[in-house]
Amino acid sequence: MTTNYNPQDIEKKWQKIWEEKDVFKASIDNYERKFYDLVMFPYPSGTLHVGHVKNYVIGDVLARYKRMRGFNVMHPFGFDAFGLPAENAAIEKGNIHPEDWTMQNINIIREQIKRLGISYDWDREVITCKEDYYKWTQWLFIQLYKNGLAYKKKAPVNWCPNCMTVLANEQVVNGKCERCGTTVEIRHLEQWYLKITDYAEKLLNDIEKLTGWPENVKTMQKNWIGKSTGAEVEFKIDGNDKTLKVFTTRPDTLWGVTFMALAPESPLVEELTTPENHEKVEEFLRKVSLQDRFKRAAEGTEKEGVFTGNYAINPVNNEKIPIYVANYILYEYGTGAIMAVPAHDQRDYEFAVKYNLPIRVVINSSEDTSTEETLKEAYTGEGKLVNSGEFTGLDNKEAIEKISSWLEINNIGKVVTQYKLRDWLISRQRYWGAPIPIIYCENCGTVPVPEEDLPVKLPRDVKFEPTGKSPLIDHPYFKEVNCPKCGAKATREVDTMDTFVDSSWYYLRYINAKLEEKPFEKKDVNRWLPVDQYIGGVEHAILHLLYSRFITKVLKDLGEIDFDEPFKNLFTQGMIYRNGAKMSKSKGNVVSPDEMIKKYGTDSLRTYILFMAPPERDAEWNDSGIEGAYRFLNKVWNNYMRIIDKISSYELVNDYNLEEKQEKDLRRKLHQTIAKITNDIEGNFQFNTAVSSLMELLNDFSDYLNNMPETKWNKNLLREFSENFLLMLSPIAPHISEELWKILGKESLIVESDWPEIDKNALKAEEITLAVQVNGKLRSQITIDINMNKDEIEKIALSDDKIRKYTSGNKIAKVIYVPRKIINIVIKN
Ligand code: ANZ
Ligand code: ZN
Repeated sequence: MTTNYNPQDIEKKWQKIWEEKDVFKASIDNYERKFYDLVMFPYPSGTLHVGHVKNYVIGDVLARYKRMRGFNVMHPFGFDAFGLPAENAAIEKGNIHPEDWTMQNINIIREQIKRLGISYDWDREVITCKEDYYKWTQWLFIQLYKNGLAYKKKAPVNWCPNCMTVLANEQVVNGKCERCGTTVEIRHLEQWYLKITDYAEKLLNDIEKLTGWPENVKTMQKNWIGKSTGAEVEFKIDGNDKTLKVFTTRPDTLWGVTFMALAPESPLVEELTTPENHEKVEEFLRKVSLQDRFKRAAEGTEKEGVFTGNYAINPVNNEKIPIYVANYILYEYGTGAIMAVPAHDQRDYEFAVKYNLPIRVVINSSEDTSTEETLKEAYTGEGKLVNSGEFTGLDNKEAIEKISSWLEINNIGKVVTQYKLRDWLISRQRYWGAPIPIIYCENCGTVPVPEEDLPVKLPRDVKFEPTGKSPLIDHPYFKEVNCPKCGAKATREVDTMDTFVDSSWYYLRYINAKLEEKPFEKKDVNRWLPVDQYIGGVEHAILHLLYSRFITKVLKDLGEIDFDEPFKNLFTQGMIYRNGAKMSKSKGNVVSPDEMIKKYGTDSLRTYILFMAPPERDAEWNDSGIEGAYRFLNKVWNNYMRIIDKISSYELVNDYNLEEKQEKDLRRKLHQTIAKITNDIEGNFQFNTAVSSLMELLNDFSDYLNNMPETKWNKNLLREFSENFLLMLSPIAPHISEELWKILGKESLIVESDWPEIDKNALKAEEITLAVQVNGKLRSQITIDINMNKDEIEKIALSDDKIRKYTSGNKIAKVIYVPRKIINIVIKN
């Protein structure tokens, strides 16, 4: 009996059966052949569009494939559920609690994902805003605190007076709050930090171990950590005993310093500004505070500054040099002050030109003998020192070392290493996050909440005012507590943690998601981690991936785990665009997976997403593309319907002696495709070519059925073909494969079957003997593969020993090939 392909029925049916039979459950004790397949968990901000889905489909193909290869696969899912959007929704709508908003979204997304047939082990679901999770996020904070890796300090931060919260640098755009557009202020506030800088060197060095990571991500991490070695040099201030320290990577240019520059935020600005210059400096500081702190220092930005009225003394030649405040100096880097060398640093050059400051050349390349007058831009290359006292004439590389030691000997400076990496600011003045588990007591100072008192629960009965002020500040009882040490009245920290803290350890929690007395079981995480394959967006290349590496290293050093890198292999998938733009609700160009599933079924959606482009690349959504995938699956279905009566009760025998060339060819193609798809999936993520190979193979199969009279169909071949084809299709389009597998009469589930094996004998090509002539005379014979093209055959013929005797020293005029018969080499002597 033949039926039509009806994906909606099939898909619901199999999803139910898989769930009932618990086929995607990872058994924790079976770790000998384990595979931890992790996709980045989403922030549940609304419903999913097909762009989000790509990540999960890629992870799922891998999970299903690895199961078929005999791995015990851990494939978990969860939600990064704390964060601002939930709180903003509560403020805007006025009648929904962030928790309810979040849980509603989670329920919607979970159902969407289930309809996609993603093979998650739902028993391991992790939701970071639930008490049983954030209790352990707080525990993690306490471990960091106890080990000196969490501290509070006053620092200049971006403050949005409207949202009443600190913003990360990334959330400030052109000096304005990314969300509300209010001009951001710099405030000096007490904030909690995690000491990631203690791990800068380890985080940098261990990048080398990450052989399974894309190069671009590793480079981004290296640049973010930004190690540079140089010297810290001390300049005296003219007329008093104050000093000014600068960090320079170019001590070889010390004789070229013509001014000094301070970061606007530096406390030295106030100290060094003379009364006459006070007003001008203040005005400049106000102006700079409106500039984006990162753009300020960027290449294209205009360099601006103002004179403080004070001078420094250059320790190498006692020259008096003016001290400026300049917008391009970052307070957080080095010492927040520089020695400026306009002849050899482009930013200093632009500044000097603008303010008419002297430019002094101290390095010349062999060809370029520029002087101050001819210099059109800073010379940043190598060369010999000029005008540099006793060091004149040295190669500048060598001079860097010599001058550095000279500085140390003379107590003027020392060699230092600097990192661009800053400590991780984790305080957020917001409600919807894990409370920082700290109590302030007048007698005892800062007291961490005892572990047995965790979690510090987020109270639910809060009001959201449009002021954006954290409701925890005015909550009736959250703040007031007794000191856990002395019992006196004390107050709780009202800040919550950055959500990146939540996501820095969730991959550990999946292993023992339900454990109550600990965050995870050491022996289990040691067995299951590092993650074998992590899949996610490249936008997380730095923060999330760096924070996770940091937390893993800390936990290793604290003896909580035995490994020091969390993710062995990383794959970053490209995005899906529509109408030339990233999919987003605001652009109105999203495609809903639900709609596609309704129309074509999830198998078509999955097949199309995998087929549209190599998965690491961005790709443009195209409605006709999913129709094409749907046609392909229909064709699969219809071909099976054609043969099913012939083979459903036929048992495969291990005898593949095929007579017919067509049959040999088809069987060869089948096994070539197994080899190809295995290679495409295994570590290569080439799902697009895997799908196209299946399409090609299906065409060959149809051709066979069409060309061969039905009475002569080879049942054994049909049976072998139809089983193996489904096995290969099943990670991509699992529901149709499972259904046809059943129709073939199989009692097992295809999801629990083995990946097909390659029969090497089938791969062997058919060989024939070919006569080789030279100028029309038979001179040799060669054996060739029947499928070789003319070029390949010509190569073999020309390298044949007997033929070479005739051709050596002669010019080959042309080669004539009569397929399967003769190859004739025409030579001229
Ligand atoms: C003098 C000099 C001469 C410099 C020269 C460069 C070239 P990296 O390699 O990124 O570490 N610098 C130091 N602290 C700074 C700050 N807080 N804000 C902005 N710039 C700062 O860069 C180190 C160089 O950047 C330092 O070396 C300093 O300028 C500048 F021909 O000192 B250099
Ligand atoms: Zn106390």
